[in-house]
Amino acid sequence: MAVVTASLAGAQVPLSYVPPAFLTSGTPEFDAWRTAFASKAVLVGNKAPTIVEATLANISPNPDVKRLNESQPEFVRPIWSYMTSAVSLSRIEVGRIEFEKRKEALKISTAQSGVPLEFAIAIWGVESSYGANKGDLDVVRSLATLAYTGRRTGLGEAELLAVFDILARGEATRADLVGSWAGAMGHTQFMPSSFLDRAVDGDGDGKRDIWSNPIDALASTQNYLTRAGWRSDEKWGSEVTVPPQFDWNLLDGVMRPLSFWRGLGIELATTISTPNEAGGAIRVPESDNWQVRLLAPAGVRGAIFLVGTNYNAIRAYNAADAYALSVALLGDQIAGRGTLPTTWPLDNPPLGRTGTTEIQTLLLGSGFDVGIADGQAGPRTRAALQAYQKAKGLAPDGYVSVQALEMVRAEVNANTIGKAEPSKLNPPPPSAMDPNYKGPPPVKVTW
Ligand SMILES: [Ca+2]
Repeated sequence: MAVVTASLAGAQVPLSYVPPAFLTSGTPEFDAWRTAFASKAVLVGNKAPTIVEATLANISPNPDVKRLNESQPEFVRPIWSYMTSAVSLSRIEVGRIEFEKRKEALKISTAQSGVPLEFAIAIWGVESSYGANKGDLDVVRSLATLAYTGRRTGLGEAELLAVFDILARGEATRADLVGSWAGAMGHTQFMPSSFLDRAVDGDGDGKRDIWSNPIDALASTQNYLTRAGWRSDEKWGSEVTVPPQFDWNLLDGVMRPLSFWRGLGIELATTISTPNEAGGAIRVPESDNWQVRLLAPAGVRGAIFLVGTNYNAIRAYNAADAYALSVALLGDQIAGRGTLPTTWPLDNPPLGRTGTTEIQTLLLGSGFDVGIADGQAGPRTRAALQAYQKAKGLAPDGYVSVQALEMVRAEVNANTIGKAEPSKLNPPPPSAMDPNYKGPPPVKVTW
């Protein structure tokens, strides 16, 4: 290495830097990225050259990480299928045991963070099966693989810069940095930048050890949720029952006070209570002013929820509703309250990649802006479907499903073939999205 430095307000800032000739990885594209990134890390990121060089030496792209980063699976797992394994009976059982085992050590963290321990335990359970599955890949190698090519290059580089800081601070050794293919580490799967920003020392030994110390990992997770906006005086939400003839236009993501929803006949399906010292339940009356929004993760025939600020905090950990609801419901189960949703439209699963591309293309052709027809049912596609449903007088749940595709396809075909009596040419199937749907009731899921 060759570094020329100048003293700037006491800090040694390199003016120029030539990275060493790393041993080739065997992948020229990777080698070129590594040399350029090392320069950028030192000159722009102001990282220590010795750490940058030692960390990036002797690594090569991980073909498994590259494959996973590029994979676009055809099949999209329905939320009910995800949830029955994420919130399995054994996971609830182990969660309760872990809760009892850890609650004393986390008393202070729980009081200070305002985050009930059961939700940190639930994240631990969903992220790593309570530490049984933390991932054993070299995180530097995973992140470098993401950084040099593919759709996560920015994330890979940003997280590597965080890795250099973790090493510079001596909070972990290079060998400690093992985790998932996406770079998440330890019991509750923190990304390096999240570790720097949000990990805390839960047991007071002076170290933030999310890798081998569950107390540190759980306290860090509580702190993460606090930083993501968790409110200690609120629940996450609840499954609800909705009266017939409900105005589904209120599936608009807007937070409204609980009194508003109750005024429309919505009732909380679960008893919201909190365990007392003796393990019994104290019913906590919900405030009329509790700000919550309506959520229908599998459309209007599936389970319906009211969710608040704390639900959004869980989504900061992972933005998928299947994930956030699993954590929320598992947390409730660990604390011995609530029920698990059983109403799901098993006959109307979400579309896979091919079906999603088709509905996106059809919506685009009908003037609804889905962005790019990429086969991914993201927020923009859901919003476009909602706008379409609204325009057709259907319940606008934005659920990108098999029946939604059938509906859009039938309508577009009818318009293409001719305006005369389109329903006779290609009658749309009876759709559960129709507010007046009188078809078979949804099948109950067994937990
Ligand atoms: Ca510690």
